[in-house]
Amino acid sequence: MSTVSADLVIVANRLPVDRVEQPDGTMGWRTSPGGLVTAIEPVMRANDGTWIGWPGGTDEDLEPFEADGMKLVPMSMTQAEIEGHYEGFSNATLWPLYHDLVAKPEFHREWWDSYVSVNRRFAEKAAELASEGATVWVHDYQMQLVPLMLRELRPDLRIGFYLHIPFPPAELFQQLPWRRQLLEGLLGADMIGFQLPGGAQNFVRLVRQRVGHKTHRDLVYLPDGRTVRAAAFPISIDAAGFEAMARSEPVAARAAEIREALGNPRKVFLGIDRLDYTKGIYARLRAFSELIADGHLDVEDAVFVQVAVPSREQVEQYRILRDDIDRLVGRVNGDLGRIGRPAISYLHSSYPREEMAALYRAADVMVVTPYRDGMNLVAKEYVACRLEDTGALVLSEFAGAANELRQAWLVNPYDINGMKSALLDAYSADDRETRRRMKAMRRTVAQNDVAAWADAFMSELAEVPGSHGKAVRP
Ligand code: GDG
Repeated sequence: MSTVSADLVIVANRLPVDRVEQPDGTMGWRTSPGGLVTAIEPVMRANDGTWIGWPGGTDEDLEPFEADGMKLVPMSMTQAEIEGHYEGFSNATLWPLYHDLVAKPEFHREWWDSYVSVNRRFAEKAAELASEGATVWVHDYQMQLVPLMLRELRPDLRIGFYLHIPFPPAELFQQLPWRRQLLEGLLGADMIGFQLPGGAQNFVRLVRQRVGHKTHRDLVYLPDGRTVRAAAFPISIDAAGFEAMARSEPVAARAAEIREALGNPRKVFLGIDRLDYTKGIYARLRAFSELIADGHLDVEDAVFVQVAVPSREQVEQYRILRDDIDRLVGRVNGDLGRIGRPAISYLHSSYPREEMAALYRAADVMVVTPYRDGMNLVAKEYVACRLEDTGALVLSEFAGAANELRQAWLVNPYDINGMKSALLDAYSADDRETRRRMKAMRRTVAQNDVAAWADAFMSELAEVPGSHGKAVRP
């Protein structure tokens, strides 16, 4: 297969496929579920794109291959790079720093060195594969140095960058010993996309104060005459795809089976998150269990299903969180459960997409309470799956999704009593009220789907003034 000379190159830490063992024992690839892949796939196809990323594991060098019609270029990572770049600088320095210091970020110089060298390898690969004047779209916090490194190698390219997580206020970002390098790294792009306008504003302000460039509204003027735009592009989901899946017969049957298996309680509460300390899982389970202990809810009437998808298990903070939640669930069920009636049905596992849709269909109250979240696709997926306009969404004010899903029961996850009353309100709201709210949210999600997101990003990238390269249209 030829991967040379692509008019569109996607650079992300991970490839959009997972390695799976096939029935005959050989290894194969499966498109990984999730918003990013569905978002980018149509753009990839329309432009014969190539995707550069890590396939997971510490495998041998793999050759470029095609999966599901996508051209993929695997980048191998050594154990030292996984520890320094991925688990270290990306997930133990940048992740907590960009999420309001929910955990304490660790600063280690050898992690930074590893971050720089991995970013350089990815940039060199993109430089090698991109055709003259091509568009390169770089994704997320693990790759923030790639835009500048790439621009230095290939000034002819049009470069876009999208940050999936929040961009922090200057007061927090300033802690980073390598703050200037990161800002300059990003400024290698022609356009930088953020989830919310606040993130874009934080960035522009930092560039003005720290790097000293002239700025006006969402534009940064560089001394070499280039213009960089920093703007918000709130990401979304394949709303029609989720709705169709939720509507399908097997998913409907599975939703009924799930309720049955839970003992047909009056109301099912649901949480689905990567097991991450930013998601506020502990606090929400505590709020729910206090409602039972106080006698406001009864385990005969209500159950909380919490799916916690294993995540970053080599990072210490994640291990501590897992133990804390294991202990809390054990104690709550031991104290408050009855035979066949746990207060919390806790699942530490990941599931196929259809099972997720069945859970969304089965749940009366969806509880999404991150302390900070770039967007939160789970909230939008729940809304897309509520075919009859039923069901209540309890949503943290600190999730990007709260900007759009204004009709949710909005909560401050730091306020346990506030969360308790929101859970209770959502539980006891009448049909008219929940329908009114759900209907409005469903309209929002249907109109602003992921295809609209990708279209907006690509067409605005093509229009940034004073940038190089030829336009690629979605
Ligand atoms: C980052 C930002 C931003 C989860 N468990 C399973 C599964 N999922 C899918 C969900 C959803 C996705 O994973 C999770 O997306 P979120 O947005 O909720 O959260 P992060 O993983 O933290 O994502 C976030 C996002 O990037 C996109 O820009 O919204 O703020 O933190 O799609 O459905 N999918 C399957 N099985 C599971 O067990 N199949």
